[in-house]
Amino acid sequence: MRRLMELYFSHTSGNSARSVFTLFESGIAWKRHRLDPHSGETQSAEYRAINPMGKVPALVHEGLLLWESNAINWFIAQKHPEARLLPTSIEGQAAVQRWMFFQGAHVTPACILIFRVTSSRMQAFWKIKGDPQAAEQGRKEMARYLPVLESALTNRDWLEGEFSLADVAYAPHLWLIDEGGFDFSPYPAVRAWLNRLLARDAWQKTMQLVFQ
Ligand SMILES: N[C@@H](CCC(=O)N[C@@H](CS)C(=O)NCC(=O)O)C(=O)O
Repeated sequence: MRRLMELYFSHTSGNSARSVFTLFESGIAWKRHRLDPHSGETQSAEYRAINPMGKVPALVHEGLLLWESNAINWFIAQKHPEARLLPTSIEGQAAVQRWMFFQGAHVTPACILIFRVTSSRMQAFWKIKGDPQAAEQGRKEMARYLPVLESALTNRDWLEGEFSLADVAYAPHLWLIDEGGFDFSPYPAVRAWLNRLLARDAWQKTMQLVFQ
């Protein structure tokens, strides 16, 4: 019998939600370990043996200990090609990776600056209080990144044509700034894409598990 993938995640965690979304999209059975970062569980020696950063998410599968949500997602997609979460060509896969790096290195850091100020759910759970000046800087950065996404999404439903990990990568943090009232109206293709992403059954299940 094949062993189930096991995901360690926390409530109200956008990065956890990225991997939970992928697991639900894949349709596979998986084992859930919900950790409470406030109880010290994520800093325990046992958990740090899985993720030395003591952060969530992390995945354990048949001897593999993996952290970083996008690396976890890549592994799930490669292990389960039948879920069609990646293009089959090397060129297509490289293009998807480009969007995943763009999200991790640019879009998410800007979103974090914004939602720390605008998201009451993040402030309450993570006990944070954002800096309005930093949020303004985040909005300035988004004004540089969103036209790139807008242009890629004009006349297509998904970043690489078919739905893929490229799209999954953006759902949690764009949803969090959206919930906080971020104005997407100058970017109609991004707005429509985000609506499509958030309407997916797998995202609805992710919301229930991670944010409700
Ligand atoms: N780049 C990492 C970020 C992981 C991360 O920062 N997770 C947050 C929750 S969303 C966390 O564990 N924060 C608690 C901490 O920093 O100790 C990923 O994509 O997995």
